[in-house]
Amino acid sequence: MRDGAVTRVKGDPAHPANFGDVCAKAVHLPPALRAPGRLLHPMARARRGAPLERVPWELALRTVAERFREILAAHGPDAIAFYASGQLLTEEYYVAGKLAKGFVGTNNLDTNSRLCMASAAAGYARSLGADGPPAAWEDIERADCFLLVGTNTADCHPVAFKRIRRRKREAPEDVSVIVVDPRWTETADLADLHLPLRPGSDIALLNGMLHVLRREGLLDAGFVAARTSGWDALRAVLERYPPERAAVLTGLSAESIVAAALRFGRARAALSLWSMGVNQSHVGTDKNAAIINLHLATGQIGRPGAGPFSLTGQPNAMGGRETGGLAHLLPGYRLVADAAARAAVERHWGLPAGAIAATPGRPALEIFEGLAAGEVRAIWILCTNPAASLPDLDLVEKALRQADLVVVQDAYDPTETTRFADVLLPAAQWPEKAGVMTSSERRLTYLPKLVEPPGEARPDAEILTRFAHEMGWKAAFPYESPAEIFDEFATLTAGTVCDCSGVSHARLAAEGPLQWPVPAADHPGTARLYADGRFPTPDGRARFVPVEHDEPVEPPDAAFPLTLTTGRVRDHWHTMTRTARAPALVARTPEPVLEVNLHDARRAGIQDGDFVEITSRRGKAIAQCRVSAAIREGTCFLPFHWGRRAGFYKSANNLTLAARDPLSRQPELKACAVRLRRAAGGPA
Ligand SMILES: Nc1nc2c(c(=O)[nH]1)N[C@H]1C(S)=C(S)[C@@H](COP(=O)(O)OP(=O)(O)OC[C@H]3O[C@@H](n4cnc5c(=O)[nH]c(N)nc54)[C@H](O)[C@@H]3O)O[C@H]1N2
Ligand SMILES: Nc1nc2c(c(=O)[nH]1)N[C@H]1C(S)=C(S)[C@@H](COP(=O)(O)OP(=O)(O)OC[C@H]3O[C@@H](n4cnc5c(=O)[nH]c(N)nc54)[C@H](O)[C@@H]3O)O[C@H]1N2
Ligand SMILES: [Mo]
Repeated sequence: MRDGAVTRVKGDPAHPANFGDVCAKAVHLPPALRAPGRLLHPMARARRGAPLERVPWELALRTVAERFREILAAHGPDAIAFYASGQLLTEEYYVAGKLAKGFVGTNNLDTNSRLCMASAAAGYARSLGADGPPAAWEDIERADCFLLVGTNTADCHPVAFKRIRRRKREAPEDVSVIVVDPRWTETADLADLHLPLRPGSDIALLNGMLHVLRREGLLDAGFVAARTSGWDALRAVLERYPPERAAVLTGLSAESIVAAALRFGRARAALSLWSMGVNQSHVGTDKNAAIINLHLATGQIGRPGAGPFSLTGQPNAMGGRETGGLAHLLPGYRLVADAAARAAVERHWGLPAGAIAATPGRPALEIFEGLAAGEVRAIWILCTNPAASLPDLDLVEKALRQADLVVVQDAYDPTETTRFADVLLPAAQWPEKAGVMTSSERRLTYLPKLVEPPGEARPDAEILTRFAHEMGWKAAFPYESPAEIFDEFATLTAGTVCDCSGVSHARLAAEGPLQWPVPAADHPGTARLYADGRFPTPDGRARFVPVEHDEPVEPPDAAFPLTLTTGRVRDHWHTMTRTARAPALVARTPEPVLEVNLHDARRAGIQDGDFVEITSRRGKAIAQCRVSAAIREGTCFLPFHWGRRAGFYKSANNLTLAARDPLSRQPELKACAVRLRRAAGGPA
């Protein structure tokens, strides 16, 4: 810190999740905090087509309130939607949810977490009875088998990856690492066994592994009998997945599937870590079930070193789940569809019975489809950049152009999304505000405010609170500080699976981070869930879910012969509103690069370094290519960080499709069909 500005970022050696280790993006963040492009004042336009002009806060909020009242009167509450983010603080999430679901009267509040962990949340709930990753980071030091599925941990969870690498290096003979990814990544470098499967075929692999474990007598029959239900139905499905058939479906060898099964089955403690290669699929929830099945059948859950452990991507995606930040949820892992849950929340918010609508709201993509169809009239977007990060960007842009009212609350301008705003609200970002975030292992951390926000930027919770006052709901939003908001939220979680009622800002600040459940002020927190073998289902047993392989929604064909998968690179964060302003990161990774297999490149007449035109049924992108054997034949990879503002054809989401999982409603961002050709006019 110098002159009220952040000059250097370093980790907190006392933090139990990272022991002071931080990733490169955080280290290089300071220049982005004060960079040109920070949104410093509210802006509004008189009408569509007119330029955005600076307005005072009061006028900006009053304008939105007036438009809201008109739309409510003319079209009802479900014509309004909120689209928020796993990067908000817990307090901000909570206020947004209360405002939308309790007071505006619509459950149309969803978040970018729908693109991210929706399948994991749905998967845990279906198999274990409730959402919530059961394991802890300290399990890394206790595990002797790591099954890493669809996660490029080295680039995307570098601190966790270093812990895994240390564990592997300390006991190379005893610890095995299996990496399941169509690409050879930095993560795969650590693997004893890298399984470059066909995109989307994880269920065939996992079912095949479980088939082998059963054949080899490596199941935990006692655990299955005492703690689970549904084994017989799953066993019948597993009959159809001998390794020879799983090999055909996955494009792997039968031997490698057997080898993976034996490594997992012979481990004393097996930890599975997974992320977007699993969740971003039209069978994402089923893939989650297949991983959890493996752990239940072998009793690898609820004890040190063992468990299914989904990696959450965004810093507070977990807090979003806890506060009810998806269209079907209410705070405390409650469901909108559950009448008793609605009643409990209505009482807490001082609302009459029946105030919260009984039907779940629209998930992320359905909000934008609703806007495009004229069924949704207004959208308030906060802390996310959908005009770059959603699939099928033409649809998203159409939706935003068509809307009667677009409110965007961001820390920067321009972004792909602020371009469409009628009202633009300047948000404070980390480290300009205080609040709580929860990490993958259910650990709540208090983030203190370190510096003043620039210009007129304000914390998101304060903006939402002031708007609630403008709408006449001051009595229900009396907050003077984020600590008060947190207390109201924490009390509401009492007795639920994610009980945080023993947590407060003061306690976190004094004692340090805590893992929920923390049901009392003197409760020490909970390292892992289900240590007693009891699950939050009606009969207390975890459920085996029989799941089947299914091909991607858009398989390759003669016209579009390759499968495109999309994802991340080490040096950029999402849509680059911050990392593009960090010169060191841009210097290391200035442009998107398409990864292509050498056989596919030869067939398409492409050479390493060529500029390549990538075409799908929805659009086109252009990128320089890297030709290698590090990606499976038939598959290519393009990072999605570059939005249309960086150059229209740099955007991977010109290509991706809006197909989604029927249960989690998470889009299939990891597979669509494309063709390649050398771009005309590019440097030869
Ligand atoms: N550097 C960096 N780190 C980040 C982020 C960032 O933007 N940049 N974002 C954060 C967020 S929000 C998230 S969600 C996480 C995401 O973290 P990850 O999920 O690790 O990142 P991705 O690159 O999206 O996808 C991971 C891998 O899935 C593979 N994959 C694709 N299709 C399949 C498939 O069908 N099966 C399997 N098994 N694998 C497949 C891809 O080849 C890719 O290597 O990262 C977090 N960390
Ligand atoms: N093709 C493809 N698309 C993907 C993915 C993929 O793997 N492939 N991954 C998906 C996943 S997992 C994710 S999580 C999404 C991420 O997608 P987005 O959420 O759209 O990406 P971000 O760039 O993180 O957007 C965050 C926005 O909030 C702003 N911001 C930062 N801090 C604050 C704050 O404190 N308050 C407010 N109000 N604003 C703030 C930033 O400037 C930025 O505009 O992308 C998804 N899209
Ligand atoms: Mo994410």
